Amino acid sequence: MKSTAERMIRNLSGQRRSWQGLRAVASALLLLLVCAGAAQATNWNVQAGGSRLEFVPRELTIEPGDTVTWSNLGGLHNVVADNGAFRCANGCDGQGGNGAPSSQIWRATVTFNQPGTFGYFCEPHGQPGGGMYGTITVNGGEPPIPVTLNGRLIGLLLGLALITGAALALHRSRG
Ligand SMILES: [Cu+2]
Repeated sequence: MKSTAERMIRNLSGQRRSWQGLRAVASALLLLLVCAGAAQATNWNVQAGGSRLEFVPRELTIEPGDTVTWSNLGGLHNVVADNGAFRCANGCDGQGGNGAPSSQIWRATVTFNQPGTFGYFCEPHGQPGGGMYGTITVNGGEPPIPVTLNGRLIGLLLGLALITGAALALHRSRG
């Protein structure tokens, strides 16, 4: 009788220990998930003009959702997308601003959500791919964050189910 009771207590405490372990693993995974979801968009700076008729850096690689801010360091410049998606200087056309070339010390910010390579140029000093021009490459391949989170969540739940199943099976085979 005593040994049976001891075994039961030992089993119970073992089970509790394994559940505590599982809970710790689950908490750690959830924390990772939350951190991954909190990834911040980055703002990138590109200088326009100044001492040279150039955009610096000319080529820039960013992530979807990042923003690019062009700053005029001096001279008559603007920023126009090859595909017509934006035309900016003192703000952007169609967004309450004026994209006409300006020698003011302007700043203009554009958000890039779609993967791909986007060329742009300054109207007075460049054309697509020539003169005062540049490219923004937006990395692709990664689905939007909500889909990523859902995918991770499903993977996490499947993983937890597998771990739980294995732990239970192990526990049962021991008992
Ligand atoms: Cu220019």
